[in-house]
Amino acid sequence: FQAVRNAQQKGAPLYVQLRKSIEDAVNAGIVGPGDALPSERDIAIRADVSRVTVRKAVQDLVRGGILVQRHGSGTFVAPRVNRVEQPLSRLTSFTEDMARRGMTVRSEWLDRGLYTPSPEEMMTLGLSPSERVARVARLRIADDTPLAIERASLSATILPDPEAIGDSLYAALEKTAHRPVRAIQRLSAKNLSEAEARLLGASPGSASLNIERISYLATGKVVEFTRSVYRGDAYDFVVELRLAD
Ligand code: 16G
Repeated sequence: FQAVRNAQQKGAPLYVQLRKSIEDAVNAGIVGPGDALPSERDIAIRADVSRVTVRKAVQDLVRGGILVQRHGSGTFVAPRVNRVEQPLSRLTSFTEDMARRGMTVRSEWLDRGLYTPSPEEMMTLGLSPSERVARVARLRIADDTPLAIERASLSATILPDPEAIGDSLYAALEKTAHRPVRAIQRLSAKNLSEAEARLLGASPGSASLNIERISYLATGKVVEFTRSVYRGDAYDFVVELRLAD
C-alpha cells in the first residue's frame, strides 16, 4: 500500500493504483488464497486514500474473481480453483467427467420430488397438466470445490422416484434403459446472483456459464431438461472443430 502513496503523482486514478498493488500482493503470494484482507478502513489509512477509493478497487477485484466478499465476515483472496476442461462433443454425466479426472464427486441436494409441471416443463418434456414432473436439483461438488448448480426436470414416468437416484442421475437412468443417447446443449454467459454465489462460494456478480441441456432417447423421446450454472473461473468448455466438407 505504501507503493500507492508513492505513485499518487503518476496520473492513473487512485483506485486503479490501489487495485494494482493489491493484485501484485496476491500474485507475489504476500497474501495467499483464502487469506482475509485488512478492513476497508485499515487499507484506507495505510494507503492514505479514501474509503470510497478502497471500495472501488476491491469491487473491481471481486468482479474479476481475484477477491471474494462474504457477507458479515469480510473480503478474502479468492481460493485457487483448478480449472476443469470439458470436451463438449460427448454426452457424459458429471460423475463420469469428474471420476475420469480422478476427482471425488459429492452433491448437496437442493430439491428432489414430484411436482405439477410448469408450462415450460410441459412444453419441453411433452407433459400434459395432469402428469407429474420429477425435479432433481443439486449443488455439484468436485474435490470439495462447488462447481455447478444443476436443476434437472424429467417426466415422472421416466423417474418415478427422484429420491432414489443415488449419486448419479445417468447411472439411475441406465438401470431402467432411459439413459439419453443424444442431447442439445445451449451455453450462455451470465453473472451469478447472490443466492447462486453463496452456494458456489463465489462473489455475487462474478462470471458464470448457464447451460441448458435437453437430452433424448434413441426413439426421439425427451429424457431430461436440465439447467446448470457453472462457475466461470472453474470450467473451460472445449470443442473440436473440423473443416466443413
Ligand atoms: C451433467 C449434465 C446434466 C446431467 C448430469 C448427470 C451438463 C451441462 N450437464 O452435469 O445435464 O443431468 O451430468 O450427472 O453437462 P450424474 O449422472 O452425475 O447425476
